[in-house]
Amino acid sequence: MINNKVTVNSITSGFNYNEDICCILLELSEYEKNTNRNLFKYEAYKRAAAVLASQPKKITSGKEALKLKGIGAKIAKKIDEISQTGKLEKLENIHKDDRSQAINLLASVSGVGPAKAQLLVDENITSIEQLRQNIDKLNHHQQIGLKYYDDFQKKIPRMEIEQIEAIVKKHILDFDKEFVITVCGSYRRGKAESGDIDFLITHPSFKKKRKKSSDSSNLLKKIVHILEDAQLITDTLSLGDTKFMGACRLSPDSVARRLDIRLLPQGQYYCGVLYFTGSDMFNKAMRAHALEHGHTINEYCVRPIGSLGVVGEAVPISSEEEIFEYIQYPYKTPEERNY
Ligand code: 8DG
Ligand code: CA
Ligand code: CA
Repeated sequence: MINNKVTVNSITSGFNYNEDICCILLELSEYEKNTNRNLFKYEAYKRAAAVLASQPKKITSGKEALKLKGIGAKIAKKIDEISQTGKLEKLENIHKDDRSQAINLLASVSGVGPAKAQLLVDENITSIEQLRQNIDKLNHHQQIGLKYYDDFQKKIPRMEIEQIEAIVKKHILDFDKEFVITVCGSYRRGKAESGDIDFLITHPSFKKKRKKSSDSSNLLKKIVHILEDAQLITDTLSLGDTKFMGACRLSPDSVARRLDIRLLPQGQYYCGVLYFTGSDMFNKAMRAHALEHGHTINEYCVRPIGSLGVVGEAVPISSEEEIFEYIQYPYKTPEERNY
């Protein structure tokens, strides 16, 4: 979950030589998002952390960091302070700031964004306990997020996702063997643990932008019903024609897990699989590369950009590899996309 969790993705080879600096920068990024609602700074800190995480050695000064793409003078200065003192005074002060800590805490409830968290804190609701006494102030998604607060904080072991994947595939393919089902996100990147489970599903009969009430607009609802009947899905946070967000559990006494399901038309499936495999940072790097090579990519399609800057028609895509080929980016396996 991109959410509020401070995680550090090291490079594929496994080791992040700059984990201490990355942790501090990622905490600053959360602070900018939640307390200041400055998405520009939030992105800048995240970008800097990702660049540092991908370095093959420890960065020991701001001067050295400044040479890296995505690190400017202000962040370099902070890196100097961290390298010399092992900490950052700005972050120490944030830790002492009760309002900021309370906003971070409330924004870690699924469905509670920074703006809602600030509203709640302004009403003197500053703990999960107090939030439980004020559930009337929460919408349906936020109430479920609170109900499963402790469960949703827990990481999901890879083996459990494998079991959930097998159950979903069995029931959905028994219903119709033409479905194609991929678990994306950090699981597909090979991580040992994940924050949530991201299913991407396609079916030949599912076309984009069908009129409401057509059969295909009920397809995702059908999938959700099947998984409810299988006693896997326990709660729905939101359900549309193409996106389900909810909770699932392996058995009545297992931990509840956050589950996302997206249903895509076949033509968009591989762009979707690429996008929802991530990582977020990898997507950014790949999109930037695509632009340099005359293409624009998003979660739906790849389009060429003409010499006058006019964006052309989406090109047909039938595998992830093809997307890499189009933009002349050396293919990377999902496990190599962890930055
Ligand atoms: P996690 O759940 O184990 O914490 O990690 P994740 O699987 O990488 O993150 P996620 O939040 O479940 O998002 C899945 C992928 O969606 C992510 O790897 C890349 C893509 N994605 C972006 N930008 C964003 C974004 O702003 N929000 C979300 N939710 N996903 C995004 O590239
Ligand atoms: Ca997700
Ligand atoms: Ca995920």
